[in-house]
Amino acid sequence: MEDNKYKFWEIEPKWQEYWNRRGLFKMEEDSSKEKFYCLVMFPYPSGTLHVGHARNYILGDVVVRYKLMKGYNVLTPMGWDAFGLPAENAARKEGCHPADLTYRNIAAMKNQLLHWGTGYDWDREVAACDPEYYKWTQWIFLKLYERGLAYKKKAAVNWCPSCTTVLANEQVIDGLCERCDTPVKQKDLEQWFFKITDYAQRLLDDLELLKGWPERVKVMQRNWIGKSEGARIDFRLVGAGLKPAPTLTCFTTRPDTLFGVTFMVLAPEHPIVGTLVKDNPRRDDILSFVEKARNENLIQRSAAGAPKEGVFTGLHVINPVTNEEVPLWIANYALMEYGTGAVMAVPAHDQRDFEFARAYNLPVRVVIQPEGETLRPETMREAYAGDGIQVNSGPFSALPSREAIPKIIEHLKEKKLGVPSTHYRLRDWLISRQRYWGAPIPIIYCNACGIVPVPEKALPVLLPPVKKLRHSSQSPLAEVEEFVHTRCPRCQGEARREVDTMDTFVDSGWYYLRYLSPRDSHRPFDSELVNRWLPVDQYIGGVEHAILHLLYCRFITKVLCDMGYVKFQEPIKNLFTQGMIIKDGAKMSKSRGNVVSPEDIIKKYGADTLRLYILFIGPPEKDAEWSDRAVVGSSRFLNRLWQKVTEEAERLRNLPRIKIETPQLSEGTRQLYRATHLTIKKVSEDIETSWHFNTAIASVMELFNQVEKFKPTVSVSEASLTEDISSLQVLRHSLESITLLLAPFVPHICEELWQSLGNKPSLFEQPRPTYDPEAIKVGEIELVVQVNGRVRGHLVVPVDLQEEEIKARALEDENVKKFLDGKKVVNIILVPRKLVNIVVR
Ligand code: ANZ
Ligand code: ZN
Repeated sequence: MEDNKYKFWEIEPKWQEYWNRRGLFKMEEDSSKEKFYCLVMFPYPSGTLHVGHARNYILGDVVVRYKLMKGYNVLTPMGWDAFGLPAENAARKEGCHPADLTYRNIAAMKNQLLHWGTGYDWDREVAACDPEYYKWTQWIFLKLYERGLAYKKKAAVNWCPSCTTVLANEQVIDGLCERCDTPVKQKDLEQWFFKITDYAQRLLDDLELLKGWPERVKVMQRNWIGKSEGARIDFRLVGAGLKPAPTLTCFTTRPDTLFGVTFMVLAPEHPIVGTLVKDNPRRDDILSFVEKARNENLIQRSAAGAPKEGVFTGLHVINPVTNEEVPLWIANYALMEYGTGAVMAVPAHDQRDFEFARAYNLPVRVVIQPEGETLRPETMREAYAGDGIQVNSGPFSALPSREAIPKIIEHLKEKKLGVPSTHYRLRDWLISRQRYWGAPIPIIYCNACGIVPVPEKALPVLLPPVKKLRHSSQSPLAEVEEFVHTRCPRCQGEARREVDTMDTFVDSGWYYLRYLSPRDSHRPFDSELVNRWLPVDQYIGGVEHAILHLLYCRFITKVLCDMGYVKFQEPIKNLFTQGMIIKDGAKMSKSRGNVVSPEDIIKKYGADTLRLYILFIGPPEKDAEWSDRAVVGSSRFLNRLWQKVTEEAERLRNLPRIKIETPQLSEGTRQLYRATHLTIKKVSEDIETSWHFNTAIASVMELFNQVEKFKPTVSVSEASLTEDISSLQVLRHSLESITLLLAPFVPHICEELWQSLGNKPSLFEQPRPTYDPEAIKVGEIELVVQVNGRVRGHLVVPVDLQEEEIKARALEDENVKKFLDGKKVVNIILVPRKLVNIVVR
């Protein structure tokens, strides 16, 4: 007997090698086909990928293979987000160069991807740390600089004294460094920024264009951009003895509460604080408070529940509508980063102001009464932030608060005390990093010429080799003399290079453009190709990149579009964010020790089992819990499929390939044929409409159960019993359909089975099966409808319609209804396939 074992360890490498030789995933321009650009977020080369990452790449691979079968010209590139802090820290620890470590990791991870059977056009591979790549990241910087969109300013940054680096806000968790748990300090540094705020409104408006993005991602971006409409209102400062009396401008979204202002607060960083403390008897108190507050983390300081602290300046400001003097305070919850850094405080209607007022015994004045209720300051336990009717608001009293807003703004405008104003939460993008392992910022400082950009033809500014990365408070590049000292490109005089490198989000902000011409040494990307292949048809990645990475990609694309380099406003047409795979209820991480290695699964069961399980684990957009036991189920299914096909292959392989004539099929065979086409329909719908690969797989499994039970029709011919050819044909058709349907999910085993059924590889060059609408049509029958035994109508229904539904339709029939009028239905009797008798009284 033939050895019938499912030898995944032999067939998987064989097919991987075959696809590679055949160039299945190489994109060659083919204008006769529709293009499909499938992009997976390029990974950071951490060293190993776990099954959570695998989900991302396997999902992408399913889409790629599916689209190949649908006849698209598919682009499926892969690369490495290869700069970044972890490699630098690890290199520091191990005493090696981050490049060595990074390329070692890349090799290991590439090997992993190959063994998962995920298909990429490796000729297009890019690595962000390759000088041929970062040369163009530097070019992007120069273009932004040219447009006035890259600028330098002093800024307070989150500083981790242990990692000696600036941290992004997201890297600060509860005031501690995300990586090492050291308390984070604030520090002022000269930094480079990209002016993404110039694009705030467009980034917001164009979210409307992104029909193929998950709603929740768009909501996150909208909130991050955080548009607020309101007014800037001027308050005159008194008591400081300054002539002319300065005005303090505050930004408010609630001009309707202006009559309720009982004090004003300034951010500790507000520039006027320096003036206010001159000759001020409270000077020492003020300065010590300011010092303390400035070292608190901004995020914590402004968090909703954070304790409200402040100090009185001894000075007052004048409310422009009431002319009343109210005290001026400095408070920790006022941020210089937002609005103007000055806040008109309305404790009755703003919770933070309320808490502050209660903490320092400041008055509370109600100016908006909710409908059907009367608030009194003495008994209020929290601010009332809702709409209502204006009270104590001069000429605006008795107006609904919503209507009062534009009226008060109009009034202020007339009196020149305020203007309508819009603010965004979005801040400019801080791109300077005091790190080694990144793209050097291509800027030179000359004593004579000032800031001079490195000329384009002098790119790349290469990272100099370093022997040992030491811990220091400044950028590692500052210590490399040969790097720092240079000549000014303008006057040839002595000059110094910028020593900071760029945020790695700049690298990943444009990589999808590079894939079209990855080896071009003359330009970052080929506009013509890019205009043909973008926007990306499908982008797949983790929801953790929903805000920053995707916002930066959108921003860079818009800038390039404005400069005429690309013709599209948005780089990504459809976005899919996959859920996490968790283990023992938690996210997989080395430190938790709950990492499942894809390689262990592959060794034991094969890559197809890994893929099948990951796809079967649940809807891909949802988080899912990993179960070692359930993996066995996937393996078992593939083994069954293997057994069945290989057992049948011999007799099915050589059957003639003639059209299956459905009317001539016996009942059982017709049922299998029908089930096959229903499955084809269901799988296509699951994939196309919802990406619910799990339910698609489940329905193929169901079909396979039927196939296993199927007994080909036996007919008696002259001398012997023979199996009916058409029933064997249907069996082959079902098995072939199963392999075609499962192919994008479990490609290796399907190629093998496809071949053993007598077909030529590759099955990814086969069209996807389409369903035969005739085959899934169900027959219809006519029923007689009687009312109290007399024929009153006829009903045409599908044969398999449920009893309840038949009865309902009988009652709804126009002819029948007349006879039911005013009567009570006491019983309905159904004689299957014949009649419905309605008994009325
Ligand atoms: C008075 C007021 C009354 C406010 C009221 C709110 C409710 P959003 O909506 O998030 O944009 N604000 C303004 N600048 C600030 C700063 N630099 N630091 C801290 N808070 C600041 O928030 C706008 C509101 O946040 C503004 O409207 C202001 O408080 C406060 F019943 O002004 B409001
Ligand atoms: Zn110069």
